[in-house]
Amino acid sequence: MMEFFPEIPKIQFEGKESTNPLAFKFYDPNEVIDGKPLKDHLKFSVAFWHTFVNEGRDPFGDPTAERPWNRFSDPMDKAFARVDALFEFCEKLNIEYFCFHDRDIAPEGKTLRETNKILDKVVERIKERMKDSNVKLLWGTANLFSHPRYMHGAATTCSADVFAYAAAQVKKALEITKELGGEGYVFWGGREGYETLLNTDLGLELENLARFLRMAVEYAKKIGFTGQFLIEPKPKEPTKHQYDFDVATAYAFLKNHGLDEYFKFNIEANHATLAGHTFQHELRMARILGKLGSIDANQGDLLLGWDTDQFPTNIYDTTLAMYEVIKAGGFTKGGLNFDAKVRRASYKVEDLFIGHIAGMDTFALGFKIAYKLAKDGVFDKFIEEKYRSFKEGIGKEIVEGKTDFEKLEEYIIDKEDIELPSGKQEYLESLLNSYIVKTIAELR
Ligand code: XLS
Ligand code: CA
Ligand code: CA
Repeated sequence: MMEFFPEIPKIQFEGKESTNPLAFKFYDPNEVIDGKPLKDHLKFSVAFWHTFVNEGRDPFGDPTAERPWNRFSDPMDKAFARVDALFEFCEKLNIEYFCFHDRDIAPEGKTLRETNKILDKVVERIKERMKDSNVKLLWGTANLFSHPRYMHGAATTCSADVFAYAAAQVKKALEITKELGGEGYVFWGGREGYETLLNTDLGLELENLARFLRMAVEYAKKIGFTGQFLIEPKPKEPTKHQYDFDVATAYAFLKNHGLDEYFKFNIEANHATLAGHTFQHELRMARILGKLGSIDANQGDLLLGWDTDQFPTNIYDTTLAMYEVIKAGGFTKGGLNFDAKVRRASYKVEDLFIGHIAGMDTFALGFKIAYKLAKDGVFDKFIEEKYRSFKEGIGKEIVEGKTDFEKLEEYIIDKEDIELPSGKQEYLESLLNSYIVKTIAELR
């Protein structure tokens, strides 16, 4: 079998003093924390599309990336080479999961029947490679946004034929995700939204989206797919407005259509910031709803208004993200998928490794800091004290539903002073900084 990365050694943990760009500084996959190796807390995954398909094209320029698998001109040879490259890449980095869209892994034929046959051949190759490897499928998905047929949407299109095409495509994607043992299946509605309301039947589009998701739930039951269904919110791009705007919007939609019990969320950092939220906000919202499923690990650039999908290197953000994951009880059928691409000018194969190492180290460090914060109950203690008034007296009655407007008026009407606690934001922020510094100082 062809080797795609002969110059890259197996990436080792060398510790915080290491200056080797091809080594982990903070991430030791086998380090046991809370009875579990770090690799099982973090469940890193490679995104097939960014790492093996994307070639560094942007709206202004041609591909820049050096990718040895693209030397093959035959589309099938290229597809198989990408699969082989994925397995070699994951093994060298000690990454146990990957994610893909149907159209990332195999070229399209003239009809859907032909496309499905081609897809089956590549799925066979993946299954073959899985046999003697630890690499597993985190989640699969269908690309319902690249082909021109999806210009008006997929489940929310104006064309019943396109709706049928999308349904058949998801049906097949569910089958192959099941066949490959995928832990989850993602719905990201890249074209499920609108450009202008002047030409949009908003009511019908939303109803059709619900019909589509229900059919997916029913088909998954029928074939015995037990993976977790995940909605990935994003407010805009490529459409001006996307229906799964953020966690709160998507949750209300699911509730409204009686679909909430079947779905959790796949939260992407860059999508959170595009929605005007922090990554932490989206994760917290999903957590309190009991719906934190998986994460697309990346970061955006706050000065740019689009989805830059950069490798996550911001310790503060990964700390707050892992804090939410820990408080949610950790990942079950989910993980940290690097939906991230190296910059167009980082065009060497080596940069793919460096990007993933940077992301893995940053999340490992974030996890360690967050673990201490959670264990010491730093924020919990503060929050509990801040809301103490709801634990006794009138507050307790409010919480237990034992009071009403009249009783509350009677209680408060002659009271002269109300005593309030301080929010102490600055104190908590500097405490967080101390935990970051303390954790780093204790690292090997
Ligand atoms: C695009 C999305 C997409 C989903 C999967 O912005 O992040 O890649 O994760 O379809
Ligand atoms: Ca994503
Ligand atoms: Ca993205």
